[in-house]
Parts: sequence; structure tokens; C-alpha cells
Amino acid sequence: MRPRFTRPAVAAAMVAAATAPAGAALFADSFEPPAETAGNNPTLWDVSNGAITVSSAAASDGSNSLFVRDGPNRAVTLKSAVDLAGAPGLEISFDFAQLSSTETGEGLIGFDIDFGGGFETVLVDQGGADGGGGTYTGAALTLSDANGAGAVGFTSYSITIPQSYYGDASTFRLRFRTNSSAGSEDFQLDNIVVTAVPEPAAGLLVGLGGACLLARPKKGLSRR
Ligand SMILES: [Ca+2]
Ligand SMILES: [Ca+2]
Ligand SMILES: [Ca+2]
Repeated sequence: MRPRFTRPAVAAAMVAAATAPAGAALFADSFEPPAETAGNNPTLWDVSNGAITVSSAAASDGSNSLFVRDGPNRAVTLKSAVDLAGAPGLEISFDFAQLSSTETGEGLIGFDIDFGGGFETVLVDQGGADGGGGTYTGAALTLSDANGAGAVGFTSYSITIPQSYYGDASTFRLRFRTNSSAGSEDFQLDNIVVTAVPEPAAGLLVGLGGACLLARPKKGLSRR
């Protein structure tokens, strides 16, 4: 089921031939059975610590989530690059929870993406999980680093990345990094979804003048 491209030349040709329509899901993982079993490592992700496992203790979607144990500098990294399929923009959403209090400098120290040139930090939410997001165009979205007293249930994040930022990249990989001290300062991650969204500038282009653009059927929608 999972997208896997081991031959870059073939992947590039596929991108040129087919463009993901807005709304198309490019990637989704909610750590659910039958693919995932509580207590095991997640199938699609490399984890930096053996105590990062699929868990049925809590979930924001379905019955399982990924349990990320307390400790410094944990990482959860997608094993395989995902095909961008010519998506005109990305919306990335996920749910993240902390299971007890965390302090300044602890929490989600990096949600990162790699468009082929190495990982870059998209969002940072330390000192208690706030949730939220925004549009990423190269400057990390940095949420409050105020101390987070107590457990925070699942909070939702949503980040938009326009194609004008990632250009002609053909794939992406995701990574989540957490940091905390001991004492059950654990985290949970669930419901990771990447969807193709319209390029924000599309409306502007139409407004500026494109009666003739409107009259022409869009490539990919005129299939018969
Ligand atoms: Ca789930
Ligand atoms: Ca925070
Ligand atoms: Ca701490």
C-alpha cells in the first residue's frame, strides 16, 4: 500500500504525467490495525528509541497512536520518501499530545520536512502542546514556549506549504522530534495526513485576467 519509489527517473516521469488533484490524499498514517500492532515499532517510520512504539492506550483517530517515550532528543522519521505527484500545494495535519507537564525547551522541538535537499524545521511547539499551525515558506512556525502544566490531550496541527516554496521537488519525507526529561514526560502522535491543496495564488491569477484561462478545460480534468 505505501508509496515507494526506488527509481528516481521513473518517479519523475510519473509526476510529469499525472498531477494530484486538490483534495487528493498523498499520505496518511493513523497507526491502526491490521497494519500496526500495539507494542511494536511503527511500520512506516524509523524511531530513535526502542520505547517509541504503537500504543492502544489512547488515540485521536481510531484505536492506536504512536507512543513517544520521555527523554532527550527522540526522533520519528518516515522511512520512505512520498511522491508529491505534482501537488499544487500541501496541507499537513497531525495530532500531538503530552502525557504530563513539560517545561520550556521541551515538547515538540521540531516537525521537519525534507523535499530532497535535507530536513528543514517547519514547526516548533515547546513548553506545552498548543496546537495550531500556519503557512510555511521557509521560516519555522514557532509556537509558545511557555511552561505547560500537566497533561495536554491531543491537539491538532495544520500546516500549508505552497508549491511556490518547494518548486519542482518530486518527493517529501516527514520527521517529528521531541525533547523532555524523565518522569513520564511522554508524548503521543496520531492521525498524520498530507493532502494536495490548491496553490493559493490560483484565485489571484483568475482575477487578474484569465477569462481565457477559465474557458480552457484544465489539464487532467478533460480526460475522456
Ligand atoms: Ca490512530
Ligand atoms: Ca507550546
Ligand atoms: Ca521536564
